[in-house]
Amino acid sequence: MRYVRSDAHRLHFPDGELAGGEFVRPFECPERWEYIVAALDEAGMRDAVDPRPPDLRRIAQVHDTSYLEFLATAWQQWTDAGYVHDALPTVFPARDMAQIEPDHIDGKLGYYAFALETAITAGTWEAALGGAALAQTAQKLVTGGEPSAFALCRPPGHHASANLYGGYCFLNNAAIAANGFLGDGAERVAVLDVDFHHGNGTQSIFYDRSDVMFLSLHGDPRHEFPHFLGYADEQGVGDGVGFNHNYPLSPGTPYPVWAEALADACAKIADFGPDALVVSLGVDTFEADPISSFKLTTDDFSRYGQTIGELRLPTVYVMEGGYAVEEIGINTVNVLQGHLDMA
Ligand code: SP5
Ligand code: ZN
Repeated sequence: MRYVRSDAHRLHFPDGELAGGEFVRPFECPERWEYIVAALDEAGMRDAVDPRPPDLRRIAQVHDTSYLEFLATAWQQWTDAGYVHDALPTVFPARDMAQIEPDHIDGKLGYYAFALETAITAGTWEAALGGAALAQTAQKLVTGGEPSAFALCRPPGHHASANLYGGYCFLNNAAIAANGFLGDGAERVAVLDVDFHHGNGTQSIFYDRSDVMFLSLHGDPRHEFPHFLGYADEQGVGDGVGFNHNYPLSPGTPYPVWAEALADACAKIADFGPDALVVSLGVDTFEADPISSFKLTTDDFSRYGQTIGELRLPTVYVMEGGYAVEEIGINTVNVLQGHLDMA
């Protein structure tokens, strides 16, 4: 399996993340990427590909133009306002308030953020755009005939909607890959999200569509981030009814229960008969993940990679979460190798 990577991710690394009422070193850190590259290398997966330049026209089919404009200029506006630390919102357009984009950056940040653990820094836009380019390049490889490819995206993307950032995500790399498949002739695409957290951004981007099926296995939003989406009764709207499937699972879920949900999701994907599959690959389902609560072991990642591989679909894996940094590499590689064992 070829994989697409770039150093641009290093440009995004905030000084801190707001967690439990204090600023801590961000869980979503550059070493995550380093550990994955090292594990790929160790496993003999050395076919690294450089990204093509980002296709902004296609990114604008997934994200609102005003949102992209905001992301591209937020840091400049923030420093123009006289601020010197990382950019964070302090106020949000919550219930019963005006949903109007303000002129001042303090207001714009809250308008476009849904969570405030995620800071914007000088290099955030360039890093996010670099990540989107990886997803686009992986999609092009698979559209061009590669059976599968891995986009080593950082920052991750599945929490970002058409016009909201948060959960460490700015551009929805998986949605951008799925949209790319459609633009290159696919009629139907499935997006399977196995990150510990619900892929709220991806769900919302495709919620009214029948050409993209979205399926997500995740911590029950009653207990886990992002808390405000990911319930089982969210099945789509309009043409999209029946094309959104959520599997909220309890904190502490062990592999057999998780694997049962995955089998159900894979059966739905097979019935849907997509031309391509995008996997939002977060390995924060690992038992030792510092911010998550599922109980998957390193060997379980191989097992479920095989389950996904058995679908025998042209597949793009897009990196999402995973914060047990020392094991993130082996857990990620195990999924990819499990896939290759079966595909
Ligand atoms: C891509 C991705 O995995 N984003 C996750 C963002 C989660 N951010 C907030 C996490 C809050 C976790 N609080 C539980 C701490 C338990 N020690
Ligand atoms: Zn996650």
